[in-house]
Amino acid sequence: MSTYSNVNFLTSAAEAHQLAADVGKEIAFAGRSNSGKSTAINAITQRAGLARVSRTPGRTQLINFFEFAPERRLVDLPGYGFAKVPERIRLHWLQLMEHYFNVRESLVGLILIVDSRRGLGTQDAGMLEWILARDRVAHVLLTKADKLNRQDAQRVLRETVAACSDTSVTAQLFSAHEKQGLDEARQIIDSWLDGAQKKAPVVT
Ligand SMILES: Nc1nc2c(ncn2[C@@H]2O[C@H](COP(=O)(O)OP(=O)(O)OP(=O)(O)O)[C@@H](O)[C@H]2O)c(=O)[nH]1
Ligand SMILES: [Mg+2]
Repeated sequence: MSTYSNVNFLTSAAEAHQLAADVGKEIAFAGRSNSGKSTAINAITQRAGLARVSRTPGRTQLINFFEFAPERRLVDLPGYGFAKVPERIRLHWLQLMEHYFNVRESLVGLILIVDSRRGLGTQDAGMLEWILARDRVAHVLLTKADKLNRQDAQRVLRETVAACSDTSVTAQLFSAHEKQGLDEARQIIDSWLDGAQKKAPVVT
């Protein structure tokens, strides 16, 4: 039986006071709109349709909590970087995210979802700084690797690893469509939940 056989939607939060109870351990998935966050959660848990996948960027403006064992959660965070989002929504996103990262004691680590065709952007790097400054670990999934040829995929991976070389952040190629990198991602998540990892050093 896999770790995620019993995964279920727990709750959604549009506002700070709606967050799931802050108990146990959880791992958050963050990234640009349309980078493949929801698809990655579905692939890792092997549950098609668990997290809603959309062709329209910026659709998920909620924090969605999925519970896969008692007090163990995966969290789908709303995406960022979508140009057409009105300022009001962008500000709300910022406030909600700041609140989440500041208060969340059960948050052990961040899976940062980056479209491999785009590579690590300024806002992605900002997310990593945010999480490392809060003494948490992070791992980058370079998604949609099926859209790149082998050489380009390896180049993006090298560039990402180089960009993170001053930190404890790790990275891998990932494709939900080709089932590439699923076990690698699951192992990272398992190790974080086991508490075996060393906490990332604080960067300023
Ligand atoms: N080719 C390919 N397409 C993918 C892959 N993962 C996701 N996609 C596509 O990328 C689009 C966005 O995927 P989502 O999982 O909804 O992305 P998201 O980051 O959750 O998007 P928001 O919730 O809107 O921020 C969808 O059309 C997916 O089918 C992949 O591994 N390969
Ligand atoms: Mg989504």
